[in-house]
Amino acid sequence: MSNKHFKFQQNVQSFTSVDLIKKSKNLLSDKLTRRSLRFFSDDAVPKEVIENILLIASSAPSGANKQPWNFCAISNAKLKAEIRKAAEEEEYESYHGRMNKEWLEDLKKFDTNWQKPFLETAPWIIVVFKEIYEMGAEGEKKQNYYVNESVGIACGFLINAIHELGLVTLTHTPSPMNFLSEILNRPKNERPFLLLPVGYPAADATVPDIKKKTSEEVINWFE
Ligand code: IYR
Repeated sequence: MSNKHFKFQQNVQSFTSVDLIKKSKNLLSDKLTRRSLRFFSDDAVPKEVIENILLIASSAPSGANKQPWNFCAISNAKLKAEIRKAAEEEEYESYHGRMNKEWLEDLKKFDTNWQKPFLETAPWIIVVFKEIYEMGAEGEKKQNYYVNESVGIACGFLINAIHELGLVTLTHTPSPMNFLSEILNRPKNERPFLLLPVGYPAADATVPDIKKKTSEEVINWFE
């Protein structure tokens, strides 16, 4: 071995096939209860919880382990209001001309519009930034690899952690999102990737009646 390695020790026990089938079924049932929420309670979520879920996201695999991401966690009411205002201005344009007919048709069942009150109601907004390159100590550019794939995986970890805790989120992508770099004063190697309000669901929250694709639709077996 050319470099230092150490013995892998996974922090979970191995299960028999029977146990694995049962466990995976239960896991699937639970994951199928996860929904994107647009109605949040304003109940507080401790900062330490947000820190832990962001470290879970940051534990994701990434190209050359560069971890090409940075997170902004916002609970400040003034900043949330500023982000809402800027997001709604962009979304207004999107819903009034930028999105084509097919897109608007596809969104009908979600009952969405340009208004985004959840950006103020949710106790936290997480903005995920991708680092298109790494900034060296002297400001020099260093390469990152598979940035979109890596940051997408980290967001998956984040969304799953939120669900595991009984909290909810929405993968929100106001478009364009450049305003987030300005409001949050991010360096030039970062680009906004995803915005996620995080909190508890509102007591009267509703979700659209949508289904996930079946096994036959998404899996091809080659045995
Ligand atoms: N960004 C807009 C529109 C929108 C786009 C898609 I694709 C969605 O799945 C949902 C909404 C909005 O957030 O309303």
